[in-house]
Amino acid sequence: MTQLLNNGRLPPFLMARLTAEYRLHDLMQETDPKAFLAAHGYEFTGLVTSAPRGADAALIKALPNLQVISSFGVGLEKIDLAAAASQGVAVGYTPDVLNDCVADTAFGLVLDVMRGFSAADRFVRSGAWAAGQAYPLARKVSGQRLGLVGFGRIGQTIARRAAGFDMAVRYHSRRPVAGVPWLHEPSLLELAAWCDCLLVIVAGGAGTRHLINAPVLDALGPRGFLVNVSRGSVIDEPALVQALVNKRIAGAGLDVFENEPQVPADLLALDNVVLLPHIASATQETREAMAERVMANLASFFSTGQVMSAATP
Ligand code: NAP
Ligand code: 8YV
Repeated sequence: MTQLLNNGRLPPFLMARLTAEYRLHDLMQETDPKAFLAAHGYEFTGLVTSAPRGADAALIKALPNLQVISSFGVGLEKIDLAAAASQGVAVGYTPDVLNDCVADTAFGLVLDVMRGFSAADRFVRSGAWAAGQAYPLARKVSGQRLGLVGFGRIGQTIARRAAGFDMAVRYHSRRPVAGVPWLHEPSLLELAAWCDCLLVIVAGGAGTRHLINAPVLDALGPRGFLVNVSRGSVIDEPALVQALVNKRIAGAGLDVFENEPQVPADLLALDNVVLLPHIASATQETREAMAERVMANLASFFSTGQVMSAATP
C-alpha cells in the first residue's frame, strides 16, 4: 500500500477516503514532527496538504522519496513549488471546482457590506427596531462600479455575477486577459479611484504582499468599499484598520486576514465591517468536489505519472 503523509487540515470525509485507499499518517498528530521526519521521512511517496498549511522546502527535503503532493485548495503560496520541482515532485491542486462558491461569497460580502445586512440583523436582535429606532440608509449595489483586483478563474466568475446586478466592471492584473468584455486597468490606484467597491481576488504570496496599502485605500476614498476573498497578506492590515477607524473608506467585507484566525480587535467594534472565518469555498458541495480532485490527482499520478490538475512554479 502506498504511504501518504498528511500535513493538511482536511475534512473527515476526505480523511476517510484517503485512509481507505492509502496508508495515511497524520504529521500533525506527532509531538515532535522533526524527529518523526528524520526517522520516517524516507517512507513516504505522497504528501497531502491543504492550501493554508502547504508544504515548505524543509518538509519537501525531509521526504527524500516523495513523488507527488496533492493539495486541498487552489492557493499555492504555502507550497514551495520550486523546491518540489527541483526534487522532481509533481504538485496537484483543486482549481475551478471552487470558483462558484468563492464568487458567491465575494458577492455576498459586497451585498452585505454595502447594504449593511449583518449590522441590520444586529440592530433587530438588539431590540432597537422594536423600540422604534430607524436603521440608517445604506448604499445601492445594482448599477455601481466594481473594481476587481485579480482576474483569473474566480475573478472572471465574479465579473459574470456582477453582470446580473448591472454593475460596471473593470479589473487590474499584471497582464490584460484576451477575449473578455471588461476593461483592463493597468493602474491599481486608478481602479481604486474609479470604483465604488474594490474586490480583491489575486493570488497570495510574496508577489502580492500589501498590494492594497494606504495610498490604494485613500484612492478608494470615504465612499468606497473593500472586499477581500483572496489572502490576508494582500492587504496592509494595520493600514486598513486605520482607514476604517478614521472613516477614510466606507466599509470592508473580509473573508481572510493576515494572522488568521486572529482578527484585529479594532475591527470587531465596527458596524461597517463584515467578518467571515475564511469560508469562501466552505459548502458541502464544493468541499466534496475539492476532495474528489485531491483523490483524482493522487490516483492519476500513481497510475500515469501525471496529476490531473498540475501546479507549476
Ligand atoms: P488564478 O486563476 O491563478 O488568478 C490569479 C489572478 O491574480 C490572475 O488574474 C493574476 O493575473 C493575478 N495576479 C497575480 N499576481 C498579481 C499581481 N502582483 N498584481 C496583480 N494581479 C496579480 O487564481 P484563482 O483560482 O482565481 O484564485 C485566486 C486566489 O483566490 C487564490 O490564489 C487564493 O489565494 C484565493 N482563494 C481564496 C479562497 C477563500 O477561501 N477565501 C478560496 C479560493 C481561492 P496576472 O498573472 O496577469 O497578474
Ligand atoms: C480553503 C482556500 O480555505 O482554496 C484555497 O486556496 O483558501 C480555500 O478554498 C482551503 O483550501 C481549505 O483548506
